[in-house]
Amino acid sequence: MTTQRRLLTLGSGLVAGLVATASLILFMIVGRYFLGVTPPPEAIPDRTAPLLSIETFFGLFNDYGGYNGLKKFGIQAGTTGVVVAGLLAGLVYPLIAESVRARRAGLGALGVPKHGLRFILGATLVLWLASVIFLWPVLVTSFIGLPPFDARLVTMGWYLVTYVLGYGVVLLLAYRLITARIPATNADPVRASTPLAGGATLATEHGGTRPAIARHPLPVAQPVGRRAVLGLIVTGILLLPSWSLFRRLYGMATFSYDGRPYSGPDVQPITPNTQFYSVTKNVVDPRVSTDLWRLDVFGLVNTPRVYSYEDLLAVTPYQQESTLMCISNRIGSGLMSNAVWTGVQLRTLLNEAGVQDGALEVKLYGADGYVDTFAIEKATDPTTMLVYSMNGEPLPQRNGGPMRLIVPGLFGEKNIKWITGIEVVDYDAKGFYEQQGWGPNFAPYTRSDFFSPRVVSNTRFADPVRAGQTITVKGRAFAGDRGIRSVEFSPDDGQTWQPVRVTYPGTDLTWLYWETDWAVPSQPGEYVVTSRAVDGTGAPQIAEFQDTVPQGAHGYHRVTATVE
Ligand SMILES: Nc1nc2c(c(=O)[nH]1)N[C@H]1C(S)=C(S)[C@@H](COP(=O)(O)O)O[C@H]1N2
Ligand SMILES: [Mo]
Repeated sequence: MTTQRRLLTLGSGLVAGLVATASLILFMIVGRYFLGVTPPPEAIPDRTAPLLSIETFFGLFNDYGGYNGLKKFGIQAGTTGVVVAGLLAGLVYPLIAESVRARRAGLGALGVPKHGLRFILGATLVLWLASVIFLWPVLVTSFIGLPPFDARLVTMGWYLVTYVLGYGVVLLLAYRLITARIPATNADPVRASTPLAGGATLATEHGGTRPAIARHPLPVAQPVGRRAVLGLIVTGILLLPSWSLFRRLYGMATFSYDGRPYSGPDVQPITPNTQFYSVTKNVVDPRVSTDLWRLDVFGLVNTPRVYSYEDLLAVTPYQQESTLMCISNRIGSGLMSNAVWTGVQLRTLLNEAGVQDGALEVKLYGADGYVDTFAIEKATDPTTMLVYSMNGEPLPQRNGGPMRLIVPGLFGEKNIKWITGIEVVDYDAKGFYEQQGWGPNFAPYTRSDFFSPRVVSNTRFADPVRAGQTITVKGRAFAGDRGIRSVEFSPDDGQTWQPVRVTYPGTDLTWLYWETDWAVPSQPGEYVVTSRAVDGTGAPQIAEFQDTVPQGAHGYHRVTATVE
């Protein structure tokens, strides 16, 4: 081939690669939007995040502008990788399809060179296998709410369709269509129109036989400029629906509410549903269909069961108020909320299935591929429940609707949203964040903090207080599922303590609200006030500061007041 011909052929490969990559993106987005299948650019970060150490994870937060920035970066990097790989394969394809060996092998199905066909099918299948192996743990993702086993099948199937049809076949056809086959050199002893099978032999002029070395049995691909332009137009057309679906997915993104706290001087004992704190690993949370949704109970049980949404509504409802708190909630921060939950005790389902001897933990699956685990004893505790209603309303989507798990006494991490599977296992498995190094203890430390007057940066009252006045300070206290026995207030950073009035006692599973009168000193200056609680077991709150990593914060909430 002349250099010019070679460049033109590579150009055709590039255009074909563009068309095929656009088609690949369309397949991925259609799968994500309509079938709830996680596309590789979303699945790869999900698979990788638990492998990071907490330090790396937080380091990335800093580099990319918090969790939301990191999530965006993950998707962008994944998509860039897909586009680059798609274009590269397009560039490589002509080298294979137009090689001398390929020309000897001749044309196969669809008028596509046999070597090219084999290369693309082989490459897409290898890539599919690699995806399945590497992404295995997150293939259980089904954003529409299919249970883990079905979800994995659907994901594997759609990946196969996407790679082979969405990309491979489109690449072959696009290349085939933007190049015309022109007959090989006339001087060639073999007619351009009679491709030979690889093993055939030819008679030579000298009478003997030799292996077929026909130089151009396959007509040479000749790019057609007009068709290449058409290819680019097709790329644009394929990207149009992708773009509009992408915009819709972007509109559903979690950026606006992920990491949103419930705090400030107006917090209520029962958090209104629209203000409930929220944390999610997802860029776009699952939109689980109650019709398609199923809950699989499997593993070490006598009778595995599958429940529909209606099945669970039919069980006598269990109602319970409890407080939920994220492990990364600092002392004084608002990644915590309280609600009245309605649903089904988990032990009802576990009893129906019959837990076998040797069961150690339950492994819980979310529709977003999130997995977490805790001890079987905790799973059969009467307070652990599956929940479909929050404060009398259907469980909101962002809080895990239509069905989530609530396990009082353990940090938010263990309270799986959009739950689709419960597996009873006889080994210790680690959850999404646990693998990073969080825990191993997931029971919150006892804490108490101030919320009124308004506190800024967790460390000082926003407004100065008037010397000599008596003001009301308000706070809350929380001890997981151990309850709060008492709270005290200190006007002088822990030197003296005074009792408080309980304004909302709650239950052992909830926070408690309190207030007290603070006689503000008559001397202007900076004063530190603080509080301490004793939990239901009689254990006092730990005074010394500990940060949220790796198993939750403890320490007194010390707030500075400027007295004028
Ligand atoms: N399926 C799933 N469940 C999940 C999470 C998630 O990302 N996916 N996040 C967890 C974390 S870190 C917390 S703190 C709580 C938050 O629940 P909320 O958004 O209803 O407040 O959900 C937990 N359950
Ligand atoms: Mo969390």
